[in-house]
Amino acid sequence: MTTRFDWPLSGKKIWVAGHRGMVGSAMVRRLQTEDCEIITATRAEVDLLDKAATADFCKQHAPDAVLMCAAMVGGIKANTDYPVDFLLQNLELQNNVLMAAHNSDVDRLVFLGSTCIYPRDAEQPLREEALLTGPLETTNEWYAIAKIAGIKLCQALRQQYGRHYVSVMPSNLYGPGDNYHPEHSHVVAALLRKFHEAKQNGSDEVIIWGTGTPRREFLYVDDMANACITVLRSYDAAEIINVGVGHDITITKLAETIAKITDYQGTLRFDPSYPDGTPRKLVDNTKLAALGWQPKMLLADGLRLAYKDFMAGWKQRTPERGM
Ligand code: GFB
Repeated sequence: MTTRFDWPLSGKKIWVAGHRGMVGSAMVRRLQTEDCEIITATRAEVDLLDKAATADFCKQHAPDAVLMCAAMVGGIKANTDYPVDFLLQNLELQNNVLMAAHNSDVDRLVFLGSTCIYPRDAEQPLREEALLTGPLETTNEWYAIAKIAGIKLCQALRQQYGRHYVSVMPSNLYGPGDNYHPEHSHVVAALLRKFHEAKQNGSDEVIIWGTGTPRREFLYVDDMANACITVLRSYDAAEIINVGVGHDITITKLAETIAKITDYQGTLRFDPSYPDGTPRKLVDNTKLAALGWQPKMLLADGLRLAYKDFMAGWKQRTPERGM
């Protein structure tokens, strides 16, 4: 049963850590509709990898709650190419922000995890209880281990100090503000770019990594922001809570849909020399649904909005920036 809780946002000061990322910026958009004060800091103002600077910032602004959206993220290839960075940077970022919050007496915090924390072969749909019941998917275990450590730190702070810190596990996110790097992005952003470029260059085929058979559950980032606000307002328990849309599709189907949206007429060629990753990671949404949250965005509509975002930033995006 989901534990109900009532934490009104009105008049509260909320720090969105990582507000420049896809999830953080959606969180700011969502909070702007509430009667609360939003606190943000750019990396130039506070580097969250700097423990002392992060602690100072949190003390100085004294937020009532923190939404921990800052993370080093990337798709299947980035996870495999940069295991040290995915493990260490995420551990450092989350340790710095969570401990800064605790040491500044911030009593509410929402930590963002990922469904890759679940065992690769866990029963589907994935229930929260599956955490730490089996081996992880190897393509992203470094990131998953860091996220599991974040979940455990929230639980430890609750157990030792009574902090009301909670952890949410979203399925694969996409939407405006995504990273469109050709190799390091997640699949939606990667395919929007690949199909768009193939159309522009008149290429007669697009390479899709893997076999096309893995299934993924795609969650629009504004639905995720809404879920986090629901959790911040109404959920308070040590147990993690899933966020997903309740159904998944194959990568082949996703690629066909994106080909249509980008109006690409050529062929899809699958390259099985690239990894598939986990075969499926559909989540069980029962706990969050009991709090009244439902996703609003249909995948085809969300993909069209994401394509629009990609097109809007296309000119500024060359030369390539960052990860
Ligand atoms: O989104 P993605 O990179 O990550 O890949 P995961 C999803 C699926 O799409 C995999 C296939 O089966 C990929 O092989 N795919 C096909 C592609 N073409 C492409 C392409 O051009 N680019 C990309 N990126 N994939 C992530 C984790 O796993 O899930 C993260 O790496 C995070 O850590 C996230 O947990 C939610 O879904 O496999």
